Amino acid sequence: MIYILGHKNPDTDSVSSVIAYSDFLKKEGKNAEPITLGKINNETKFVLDYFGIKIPEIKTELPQNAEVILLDHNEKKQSIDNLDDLNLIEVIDHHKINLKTEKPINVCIKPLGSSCTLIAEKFLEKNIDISSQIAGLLIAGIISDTLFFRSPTTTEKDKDILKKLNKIAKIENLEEFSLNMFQAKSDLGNIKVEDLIQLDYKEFDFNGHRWGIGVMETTNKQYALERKKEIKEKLKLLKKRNNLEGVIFTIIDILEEKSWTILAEENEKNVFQKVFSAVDEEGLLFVDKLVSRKKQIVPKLEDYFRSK
Ligand SMILES: [Mn+2]
Repeated sequence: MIYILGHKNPDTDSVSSVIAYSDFLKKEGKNAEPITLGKINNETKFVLDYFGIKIPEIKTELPQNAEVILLDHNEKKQSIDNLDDLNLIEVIDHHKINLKTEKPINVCIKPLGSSCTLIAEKFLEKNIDISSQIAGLLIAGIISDTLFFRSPTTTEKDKDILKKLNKIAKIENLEEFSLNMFQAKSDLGNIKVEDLIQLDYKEFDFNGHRWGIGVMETTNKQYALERKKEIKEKLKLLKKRNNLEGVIFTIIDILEEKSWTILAEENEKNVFQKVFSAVDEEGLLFVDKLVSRKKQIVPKLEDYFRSK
């Protein structure tokens, strides 16, 4: 059995690519099982419901020496807890490389907008049939990660592959489908504030300066703005607990392509204002056109701390 898994705090790209790659491997005659490392978000739930695909099983550990493939991540701390006890055989990803292995493995990392684009390429290269369900799932992953081509992470390849996939999936109105996805993602009800922060949260080491960065992509920014105070309190706690130098939470308005960042404390504010020329709006730092942690927030902070 080969276990296919995406990152912690799973998003639609990681869950969709995991399910699609398991399907690919099965069609190649292999025994593959998709798993997730935690509860899926409302956007992913909407997508799986839409295409009638069952939610992969949640696992936080796997049996010793089990064969695993990592999708949509390549960092140990974003992966399954007992990764060191497992037999890692392959990595497919579109994030920066932070990987060390004990033996040679298959690695496919490309600067594309989504891991689903990479998986679709694999089907197309090998001429393996894509079912309409899987095509739809791959489309959803691309739409989610690229904010339907609004994010600067988008490439021509993502657009081209999505077009090809929709010849199979035949989603009539992609604009409407994407809006329904984003609205599902934005519908958070009365989620606990700690879960809200963890929805899409990652920690980074910038030249010895450790920062935690949560993002919330939404079509309903008011929801998060109204909870600004409790979010800030939790960021402070998280900063202390995880012994971090900075913690921020960026609310990204997907449709307007603008962002508002909540900071744990004052030192983050100085850095964030310097690096992003952010405008202070009653304690929230506003930046126009800042929509991507991967392509904008992380590289700019990395650059800033390189000489610090
Ligand atoms: Mn991704």
